[in-house]
Amino acid sequence: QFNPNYAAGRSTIVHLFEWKWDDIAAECENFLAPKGYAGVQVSPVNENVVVANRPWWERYQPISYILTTRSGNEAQFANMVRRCNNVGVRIYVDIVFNHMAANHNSVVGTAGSTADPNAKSYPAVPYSSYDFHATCGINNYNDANQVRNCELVGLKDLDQSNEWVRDRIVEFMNKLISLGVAGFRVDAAKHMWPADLKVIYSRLNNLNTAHGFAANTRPFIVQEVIDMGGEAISKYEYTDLGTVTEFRHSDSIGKVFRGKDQMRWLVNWGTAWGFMPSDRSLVFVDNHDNQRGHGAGGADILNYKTSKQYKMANAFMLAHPFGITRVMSSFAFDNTDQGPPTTDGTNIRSPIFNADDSCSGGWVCEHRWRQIYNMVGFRNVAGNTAIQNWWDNGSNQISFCRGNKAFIAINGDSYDLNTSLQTCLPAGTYCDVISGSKSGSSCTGKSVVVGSDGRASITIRKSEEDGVLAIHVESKL
Ligand code: QV4
Ligand code: CA
Repeated sequence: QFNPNYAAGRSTIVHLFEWKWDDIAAECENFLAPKGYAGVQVSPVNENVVVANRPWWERYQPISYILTTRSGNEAQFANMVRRCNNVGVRIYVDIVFNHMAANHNSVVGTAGSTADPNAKSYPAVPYSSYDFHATCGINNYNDANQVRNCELVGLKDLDQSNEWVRDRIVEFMNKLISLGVAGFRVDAAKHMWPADLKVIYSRLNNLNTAHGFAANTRPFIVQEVIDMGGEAISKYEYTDLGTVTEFRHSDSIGKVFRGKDQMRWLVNWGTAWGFMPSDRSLVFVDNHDNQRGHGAGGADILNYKTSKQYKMANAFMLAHPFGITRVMSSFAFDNTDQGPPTTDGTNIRSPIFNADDSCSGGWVCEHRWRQIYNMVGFRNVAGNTAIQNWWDNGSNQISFCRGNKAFIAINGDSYDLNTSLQTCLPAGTYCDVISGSKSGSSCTGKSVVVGSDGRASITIRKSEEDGVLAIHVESKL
């Protein structure tokens, strides 16, 4: 439950938020596998309520466990999982079982099922009022009973201690396991009792060996628990059950790369910053909520709109050994409710891929930005090596090595970085994978000459597009 079950030599999950299954299948084959991504977090897979103007958040309001959404149907989902596993890219499902849909003027689901949320009736599961907690709202996060037994924004609150409810959830998750998924992101885990989650997880089947998983492999679990401190419920109540989203990582990295905290303090990045242990922490710069001001976060969270700092923060996260890393891949938005790009107001539009790998058609595709995917490659090359030869200038210029495999330098100061630094790499000429890529025996970006003592003259001008330079043994020319 703690192991993401990656293929060898891979790291990093990308959240392809609101993508369609057919598009993800192609992306696994055409881009994610070649670039070394380990897995995809997909949007909720089961039937959700249809909300007027199709906000993205309608997918967090289940109507049934039928596998039909705007991303595709069951056959398309199964085909995607098969094709992604075939190229060594794992699928993790964002799974919503704390609650069912809230009441709306018209209640019909994406598979055509109807429900009556006021009566707590969802016949396509079926759930009836016996399966839910009594009606009450969450307004006090200092009251653990209320957070777990009352309704989050009016979403009808399932009772996970009820055997019927447990059976429906386990049946749903085991179906997805049989289709070849590698694990789950458990939505709103903070709003469920750890003891109930423990029972549910214990009833999950091992992963499907027909999809290439070893016998007796447990599904990976990442639980969404937002704990910034100061509430009744602690993230540590969940770390024995699986991994947990580390929202303090998102908040702290935003502050540092916005210049509210000096980069030299990153020297002890990890549990000293109040994070959970590395192997329990799912880390990210932003997620689908806090990039648009939902959930916890606030003004310090970085997203694609502040691209220079955003790329720098992602580069640091991916270069640093701490945590299980997740990259966000967004659609462009102007308001916080806006759903994904569509062709006709209803059907999701496929991303358009440009010659330089970037996306258009309303899709941002941060995972296709060279500075991000090349750092996924860097992380794979660095493997389990440790940080060594940390250097900083006493403010916002830093560098470090990952064993003798990789080296990164970051300039967050408002003046040039131009100095000789220890790269820990064998002598030779290396291609900076931030300003360009290695292409045959040449480099489309800056080159770095490492001497026989491992030192190199490193320059990152304040005027450069990116405040990062990164080289590794596989970028040697
Ligand atoms: C409205 C009123 C309520 C009223 C209700 C009555 O605001 O006061 O009680 O109607 O019916 C949407 C709307 C919200 C609306 C609600 C019910 O924004 O205004 O309530 O639907 O129709 C996402 C969005 C929410 C969205 C929800 C359901 O962020 O805005 O609510 O989906 O569609 C906490 C939790 C954490 C949570 C985070 C956002 O601890 O678990 O808030 N994060 C996860 C997901 C997130 C998702 C949910 C949980 C719910 O990451 O995306 O919320 O599944 O921090
Ligand atoms: Ca609950």
